[in-house]
Amino acid sequence: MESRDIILIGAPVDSGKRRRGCLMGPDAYRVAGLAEALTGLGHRVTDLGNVVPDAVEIAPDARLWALGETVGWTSSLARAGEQAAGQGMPIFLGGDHALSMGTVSGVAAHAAREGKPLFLLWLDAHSDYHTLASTESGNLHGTSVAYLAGREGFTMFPPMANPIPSKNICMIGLRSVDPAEREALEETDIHLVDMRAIDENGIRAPLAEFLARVDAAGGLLHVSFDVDFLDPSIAPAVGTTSPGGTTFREAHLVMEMLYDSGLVTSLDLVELNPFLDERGKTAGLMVDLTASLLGRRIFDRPTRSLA
Ligand code: B3U
Ligand code: MN
Ligand code: MN
Repeated sequence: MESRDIILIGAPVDSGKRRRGCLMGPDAYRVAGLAEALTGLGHRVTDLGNVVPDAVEIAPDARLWALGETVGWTSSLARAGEQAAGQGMPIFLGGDHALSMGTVSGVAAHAAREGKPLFLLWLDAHSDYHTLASTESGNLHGTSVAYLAGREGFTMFPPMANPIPSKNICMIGLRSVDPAEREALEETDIHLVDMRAIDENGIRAPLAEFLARVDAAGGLLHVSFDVDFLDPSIAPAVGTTSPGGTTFREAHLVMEMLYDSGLVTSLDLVELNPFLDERGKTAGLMVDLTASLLGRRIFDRPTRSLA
């Protein structure tokens, strides 16, 4: 098995929504043994500790929750992400999903420097495709993909220098999409895999199809894993639970396929709220899923069919 240089970066972002607790996420992953699990698989793991947000002077906006703080996180995480992507495989320990505006823009800057296209796999119940104008909640964790895809109106944010082409984005696990997001998404060629598609055809085929495209393009692949991709019965530690999520087995299959592809170059683990967990159940599952993404498997040989 290929051994990788893995860089853990804590991103205790808690500004992307009103309900607090995600700031404890990075330490929950540490306590749940993420570094030890990856070291046990033969990887070299460095934990850089936690990033802090840049101080920015932005007037509060009554419609947008904690705007200045999220802008400050976006710029500091973009720097951290770009630097780490040049040194190994960064795993960003969230933190809520607003953190991806920073991490993915940093990784995108790295990809641009390497002259490679960046692809984005968004594993989430939500599409996070609101603009600052369309969000009804004012929670900026619901706007990350819109920013990364270069949608207009993010004027107070650092300009998205390397927007991700919509054909390079795939969302899997969708089951909570607001009307304004849906209307906008239907105009794009973002690859949308909702729970109905998974129920009807399985989760394997759409992921395999996307990975084949990443491979054919010689692209880098960033995976952004929102805890609410999982069904809340197995992953209760999340503020915005949405019933009908992916199963334990579907999630591990996704991770194993990602490992087999050899394409993943960076990863976000987001929306874990340890305050809502049950004896570390969700943090532990996220560690196990990350281990599957990095090579943990049942047998060290492909399963043979009897047919
Ligand atoms: N679309 C809703 C709900 C939401 C988005 N992301 C999460 N929740 N986690 C919103 O507030 O934008
Ligand atoms: Mn999300
Ligand atoms: Mn979500």
